[in-house]
Amino acid sequence: MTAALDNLCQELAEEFHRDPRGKRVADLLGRYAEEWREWTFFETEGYTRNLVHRCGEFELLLLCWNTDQTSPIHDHAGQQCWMAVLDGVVEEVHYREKAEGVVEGAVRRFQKGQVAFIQDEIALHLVRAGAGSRGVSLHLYSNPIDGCRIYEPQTGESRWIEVGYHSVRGELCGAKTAETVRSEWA
Ligand code: CSS
Ligand code: FE2
Repeated sequence: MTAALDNLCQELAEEFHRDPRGKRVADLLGRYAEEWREWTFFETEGYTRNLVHRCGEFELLLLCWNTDQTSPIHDHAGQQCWMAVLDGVVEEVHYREKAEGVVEGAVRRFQKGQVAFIQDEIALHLVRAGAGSRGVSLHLYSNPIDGCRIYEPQTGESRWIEVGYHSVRGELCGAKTAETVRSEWA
């Protein structure tokens, strides 16, 4: 069942070896459309982060957004982040850090097959399910991230959080942290 996912990971690994900036990544993620449903888990408490693959250069995750679920405003720990929508609608809201706090910028909607890209030089952002929709998105971080900074919308105050995985390769694992998985896979 994992053939398509494993092929994708292989192609991504080759791409990052060729070019660490990953120029063809959006193209590879956008064409990917199979075999991911068995590894999705929707929860009521919040969106879930489901690990597909992690290696030195990148990690690949399926994120499942139930209706009305949203991430905090966050950065990407200095890494590149591609987000391909596999199902439903997913929205992104950009924010800029200013003296008075975080200021909202562009709002974008992404549908199935569309790929977004962000890194800290572009903006902070939050990601949420599109109005009235659930969503599934495939996220690629290069390099992998074990945490990020999250920001209070009112004050702009920020703090570092560890991010965890809800499942690893289709197996539920609770909120296993990225750091635990990294050491297990080392
Ligand atoms: N960065 C968030 C998702 S929005 S790109 C996360 O990894 O949970
Ligand atoms: Fe993000």
